Amino acid sequence: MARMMVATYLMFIAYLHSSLSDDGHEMEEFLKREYSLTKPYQAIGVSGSSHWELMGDAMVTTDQVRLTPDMQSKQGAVWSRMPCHLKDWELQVHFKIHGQGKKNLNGDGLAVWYTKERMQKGPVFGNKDFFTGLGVFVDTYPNEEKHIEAQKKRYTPRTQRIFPYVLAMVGNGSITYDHERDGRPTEIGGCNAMVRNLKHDTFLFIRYVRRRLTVMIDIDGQHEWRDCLDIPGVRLPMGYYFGASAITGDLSDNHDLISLKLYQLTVLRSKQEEEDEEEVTIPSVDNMELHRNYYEGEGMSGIAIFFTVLFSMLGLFLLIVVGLVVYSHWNESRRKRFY
Ligand SMILES: *[C@@H]1O[C@H](CO)[C@@H](O)[C@H](O)[C@H]1NC(C)=O
Ligand SMILES: [Ca+2]
Repeated sequence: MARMMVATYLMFIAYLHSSLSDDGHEMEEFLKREYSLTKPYQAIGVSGSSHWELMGDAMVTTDQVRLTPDMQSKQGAVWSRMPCHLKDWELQVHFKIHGQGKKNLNGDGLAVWYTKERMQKGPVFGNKDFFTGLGVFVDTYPNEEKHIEAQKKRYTPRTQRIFPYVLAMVGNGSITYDHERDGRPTEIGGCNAMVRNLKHDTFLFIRYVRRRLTVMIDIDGQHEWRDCLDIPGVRLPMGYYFGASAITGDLSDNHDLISLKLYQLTVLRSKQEEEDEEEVTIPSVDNMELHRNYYEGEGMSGIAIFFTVLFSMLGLFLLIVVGLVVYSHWNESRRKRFY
């Protein structure tokens, strides 16, 4: 038992330093300081003297980059000045969302970006709509469920989302983020994350390896990563910008960024794999339909369920009959052998 615990502990430590990709290839991580934002935040925003640039209502203090204060109608962002040309990477986001608002009377959330565009104000958590690239959102206000009460009744437990909700979206420049529906039509995956007003540190972890997008969260103060989403076939071009943004409306929160740490992952690829990975120019997700979290067409209709059950039972009945026939034949021939 003790040995097992030690082994588990060692595995955990190993995981922190070099983690295994899903097919067991070992990866090494290197912190890339030029794409990271950590304390002390030296002269952010002063032109040319930093790798990062502030925008809107964002403010730097000694302890955090405050994207928005806990006040109505604010929006702010911080953007890397340099495009990132890494193929495989991992972004660890240390953030804090807190405010006076009671549960569900706060908003609207923050976003972490890897996009072609940078420094453009807009309605998507303070960033432009019709963006090109990846957005991971921590949405703290359930617009859809608040404003479309009637539709709520149509949710099955599987498709109802509990807020705050973390979700990922990939834009190609002509896809809109549906704010009133909390991005449901374009969601590729997500999870609930109770991140507000916590005493302990909260982290978001975004990994992009071999076109696989993995988001994990560490929000329980246990130093454990919890799976949020894991999607293969996500095609993101190189040379985009990392950024983070937040917005408040009638409801507000402090949206604080404590650090962004970007790790380069070195993944061994075979020659064949290298060749197979043609250059991506437009972001996209393979088999997008599979990832949609829709309630339209979600679940089976009564008739579909009826026929599914009917045919399953017919199938089972047939199997039993065939089984019995085979068994009796076998029994017969065995008896014949004995006499
Ligand atoms: C962007 O994605 C949408 C929806 O998948 C598609 O209809 C559109 O053609 C794409 N645009 C580009 C420029 O690829
Ligand atoms: Ca929302």
